[in-house]
Amino acid sequence: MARSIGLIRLPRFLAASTILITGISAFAAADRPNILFLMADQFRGDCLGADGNRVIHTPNLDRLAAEGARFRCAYSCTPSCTPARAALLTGLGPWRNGMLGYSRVGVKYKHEKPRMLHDAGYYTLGIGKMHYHPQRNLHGFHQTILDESGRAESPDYRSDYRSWFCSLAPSLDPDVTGIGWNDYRPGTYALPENLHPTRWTGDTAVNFLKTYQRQEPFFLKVSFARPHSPYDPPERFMKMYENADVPPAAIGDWSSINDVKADPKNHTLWRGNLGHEQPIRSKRAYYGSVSFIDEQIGRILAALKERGWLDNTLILFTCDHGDMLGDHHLWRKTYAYEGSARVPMLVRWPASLAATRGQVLMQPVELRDVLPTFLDAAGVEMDEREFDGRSLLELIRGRSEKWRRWIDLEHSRCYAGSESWNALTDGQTKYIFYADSGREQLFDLKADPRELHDLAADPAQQDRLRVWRERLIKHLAERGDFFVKDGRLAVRTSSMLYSPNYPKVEDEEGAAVGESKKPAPTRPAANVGKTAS
Ligand SMILES: [Ca+2]
Repeated sequence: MARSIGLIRLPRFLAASTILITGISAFAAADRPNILFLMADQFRGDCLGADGNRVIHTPNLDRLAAEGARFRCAYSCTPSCTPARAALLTGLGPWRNGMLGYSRVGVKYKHEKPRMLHDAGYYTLGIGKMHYHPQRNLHGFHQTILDESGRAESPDYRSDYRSWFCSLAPSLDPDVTGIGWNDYRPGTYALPENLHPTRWTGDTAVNFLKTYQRQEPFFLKVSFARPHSPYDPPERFMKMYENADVPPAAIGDWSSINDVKADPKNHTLWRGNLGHEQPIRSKRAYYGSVSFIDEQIGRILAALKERGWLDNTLILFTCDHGDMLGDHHLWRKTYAYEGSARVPMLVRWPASLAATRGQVLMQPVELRDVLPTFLDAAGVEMDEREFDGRSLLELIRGRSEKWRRWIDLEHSRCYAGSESWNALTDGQTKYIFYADSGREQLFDLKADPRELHDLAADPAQQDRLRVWRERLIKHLAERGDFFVKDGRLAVRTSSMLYSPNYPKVEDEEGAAVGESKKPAPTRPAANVGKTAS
């Protein structure tokens, strides 16, 4: 509960003399936990030992699960990078944060996670991939130290990782491994391991924890840009899975719709049959990237423990979305299926919260729940009407009776122009509506977690299908005729990328961040997001 300053240990906020006067109870009431937000990019929900994966090696994340809670039915509602990050930023679902698919995170929202914690007295730092727009937009962070993979939105932008790389190895090419940012091919990292962005992200977080001397509690976001492709772990992690018996791609009785002839030279394809072996080769390297991240998380947790803060820190691990890795002949993300939409969600809480450690919770939770969780931990009052998410600490405390029964999922057109969908799931059943065609799918996730059997046409499942369809109609009704017409789900011949709630750039803010003053489009004819990352 105390912060170390040199050799003298002082409690946060209070001078030692204050303690003598007011006693320990006042100190405990005044103290607030640090918040450590660990995230990765494109990390599948089934890639944790704690999730029952017997092949993958994730001892540090498994320990977080054992010492905290694991949410088995955690989803990324709009499973591509930027809409997922908008949900994390705002605590809102897609209709209210305005992003129904892959586009740009709004320049400023009424409520933003780093800004709210900043205003509550936290020192706020973001390390790694933020994927904000513009890239240096802070959204209330005191500071961000960026690794944006290869993205540079303006000619003069260079990430902090790349500047660091250049100062350390001026003549080397950070991209020499030669695998693209949406590539299905694996490859061993071609440079010394200490130059890898995963290692840099871990090192930067450890440096922060080792040197932090401020009096305020901190909100530290550590955002790894992997296991998103390139699947390029260092050699020792490639060796770890060299002959590993990783699960082959899930191919269901309905997957033939994606069994189109694939050109292996198209390294960024989003669907197509690349054969039985390629998904296994890609997955082994992906698992290596996951274990490399897990190792860095172990170093971060060790540094936290070293400072004596492990039990005065709320730790949450999740990611923005998953990775299909060839499941159902699909690659990358933006899909309703488990490989794309289910994410890991682990929470380890401070000692001051008395709750059972090692819980596995089955309620449907989503990225919009992360901000309310942090506000709850920080003791910040929130108006529940202003957020779609709820604090996960409610479930951890055992108060589940008012929790949502299912969660909405959706994504507007991205890669092909034919993949616009809405879905609902409670983690046991999943209902998907493809807006371009009206096609429906129904999966029994409890009996069929790999979604091998589409039950939508099964005569015995029609009542169940109807119940879920009605729930989706009810969910979408507030959006108007474009989504629900005459009480039925509307087939949509165009795709809506931004809802009317997408924040318009205000003059003052636009000037401050260099954004154009044009209002955001609401119904673009074509999606801009074909490079969803
Ligand atoms: Ca992403």
